Amino acid sequence: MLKGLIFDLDGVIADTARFHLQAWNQLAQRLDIVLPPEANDALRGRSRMDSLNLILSYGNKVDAYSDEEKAAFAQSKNDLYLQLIQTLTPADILPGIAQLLQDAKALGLHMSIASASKNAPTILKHLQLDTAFDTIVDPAKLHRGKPDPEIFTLAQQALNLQASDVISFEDASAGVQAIKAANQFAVGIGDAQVLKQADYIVASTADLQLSKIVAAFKEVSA
Ligand code: B16
Ligand code: MG
Repeated sequence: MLKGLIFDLDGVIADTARFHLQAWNQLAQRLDIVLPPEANDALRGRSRMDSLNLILSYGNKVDAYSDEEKAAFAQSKNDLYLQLIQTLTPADILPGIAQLLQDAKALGLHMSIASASKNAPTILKHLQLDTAFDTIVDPAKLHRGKPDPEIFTLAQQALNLQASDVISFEDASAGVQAIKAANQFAVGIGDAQVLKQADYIVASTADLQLSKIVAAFKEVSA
C-alpha cells in the first residue's frame, strides 16, 4: 500500500543539474578535457568524487593526479557551484512539483529526499522547502553512490516503510537503476530511452500528476 514518496533533488525538485554541469564544464576546460554529449546524463546523480573521476576518464587522466589534487579540483568545482546556487529562489522549483507535494500531503503520504548532494539542505532552504520533507538522507553516511540502491533504501527505512510502500522519483539513469535495485516503484523524469528501466516515465516534471502515478503504482502492485 502506498505510504510514502522519495525524491531525488537535482533535476527533480529544482533544475540545479544545469549548475552542476556548468561548474564541471569549467573544471574540464581547465584540465583540457572535452566532455562528450553523454556526460550530460552520466554526471547526473553521481557523487562529487565519482563525477570527477568520470570527467578525468573522459580525458584519459584518471591516474594523472594525486588524491590531494583531485580533492582540490572537487573543492573548486563546489566553490563555483555554491556561487551559482545562491541565485535560487522558490521560483526555481520545477513545474508541477509544488502541486505534487501539496497533493501528497493531502493524501497523508510521508516524504523523504534521497539526493547525492551534500548541498541539498542549502538548496531546500533557498527554495523554502526545508520543512516540506520528513527526512533527508545524509549523503556523507553513504558507503556507495547511485546506481547502488543504498540511498533509496535508507530513505525508505528513515520513513519506517517497506520497499513496496513507496514511489521514488529520479531524473538520472543511475538514479533509476538505484531505485529498481532497491525494489521500489520508479518514476523517471526525462528521456524515455535513457530512463527505460523506470516503471512510469514522463518527459518533464510538468507532466507529473499524483493521481495518474498512483494508478500506475496500483496496477503494478495488484
Ligand atoms: P554535491 P541528486 C546529485 O544530486 C547531482 O545530480 C550530481 O550531479 C552531483 O554530483 C551530486 O548530487 C553530488 O552533489 O557535489 O553538491 O555534493 O541528483 O542525487 O539530487
Ligand atoms: Mg538528479
